[in-house]
Amino acid sequence: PQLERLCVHETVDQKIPAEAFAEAFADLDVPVEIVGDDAEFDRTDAVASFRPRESFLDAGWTHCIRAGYDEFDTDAYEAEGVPLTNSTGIHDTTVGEIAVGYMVSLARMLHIYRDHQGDNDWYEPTYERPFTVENERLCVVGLGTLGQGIAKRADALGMDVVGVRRSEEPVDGVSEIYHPDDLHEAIDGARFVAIAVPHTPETEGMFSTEEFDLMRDDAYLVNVARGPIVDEDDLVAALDAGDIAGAGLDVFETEPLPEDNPLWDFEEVIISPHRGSATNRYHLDIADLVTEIFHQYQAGEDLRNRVA
Ligand code: NDP
Ligand code: 7N6
Repeated sequence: PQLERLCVHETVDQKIPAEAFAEAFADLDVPVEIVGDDAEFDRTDAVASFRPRESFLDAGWTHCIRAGYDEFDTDAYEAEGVPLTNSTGIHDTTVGEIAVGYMVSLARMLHIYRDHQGDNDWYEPTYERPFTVENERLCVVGLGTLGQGIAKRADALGMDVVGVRRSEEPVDGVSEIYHPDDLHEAIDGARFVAIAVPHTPETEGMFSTEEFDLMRDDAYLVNVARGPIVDEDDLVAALDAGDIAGAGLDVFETEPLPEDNPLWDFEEVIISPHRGSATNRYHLDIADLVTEIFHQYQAGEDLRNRVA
C-alpha cells in the first residue's frame, strides 16, 4: 500500500529539534506527526526515528536518522519484509570538518592554549611540541561517506593520506588503500589514525593494546564512528603509558561519557559530545534524504540507503 502518514518518533529530539524536522516536510502530500511510544502503526505509515522500537515493524517503512543503524535489528525487518533505511551519505562535510578540526588542534595545540586561557595564563609550550599537519601521514580506517569527507579535507591540507577498506575501490586524495587484514601495516608510521567504519562484529574492538603499541608514540587517534570500535580501557592505558600521544573523540562506549571516566582528564584528549554531525541545518539534510526515499517508496522504486 501507499504511505498515508509520516511519523517522526520523539527520540529524534535527542539530536535534532523534532518540530523543526517535522516542519521540513511541508511539501509532502501526507500528514506528518510527531509520535511517542504509545503510537500504533500500520503498513500505510512511514516512521523516521533516532532509536529503534519494536512497534516500527508494523509500519510500511522505517528510516533511521543515523548513518550507524547498529541499534536496529535488521533481521527482524527482513523477517517482516519492512524496509529499513539509514542516513549514510550526508555526513562528509560535517564529520569531515570536525575530524580535521581535531587534527589541526592536536598539531597546533589550540586545545592546550584554550585550557590555559581559563587561567589568564600566557602559556608557552616546549619548542618541540607543535607541528603542522602538512606532510604528516593520516590513515583513514573506513572510506565511505565519513572517510572520504575526512580524506578529501586532509589531502587539501597537504597530508599524506592512506586508508583501509574491504573493497579496493580507489578514493580521491587517498594514495594507498589497505585491506582490513593489513590494518597493522596501514597504521604503522601514521601520525594520525582516523576511525570511520561502522560498528559491526568485525570492527568491534578493532583498536586495542596491540594497535596502540604498534602506533607511533607521537601518534593521535581520532574516533568519529562508534565507541565500541575502540577498547576504551586499552586506550586509557595507552594514553597513560605514552604509547600514543593523544586523541580526538566524538564517540564512546557509554554515552553520555560518565563524569568519572578517565578520558576527561587527559590534556591531549579532545572530547566532543557525539556532535560530529551537528549543525544548525542538520534537520534539513536528514529531511531531504527522507523526502527522496519517501518518493521512491511511493513510486515503487528501489530505496536509497536500504539496509534491510
Ligand atoms: P559508509 O557505509 O558510507 O562507510 C563505511 C565504510 O567502512 C565503507 O567505506 C566500507 O567500505 C568500510 N568498512 C566496512 N566494514 C569495514 C571493515 N571491517 N574494515 C574496514 N573498512 C570497513 O558509512 P558512513 O561513512 O556514512 O558512516 C560510518 C559510520 O560512522 C556509521 O556507521 C556511524 O556509526 C558513524 N557515524 C558517526 C557520526 C557522528 O556523529 N560521529 C555521523 C555519521 C556516522 P568497504 O565496504 O569497502 O569495506
Ligand atoms: C545523529 C547521529 C550517525 O550514526 O551517530 C551518528 O549518523 C549521528 C542523528
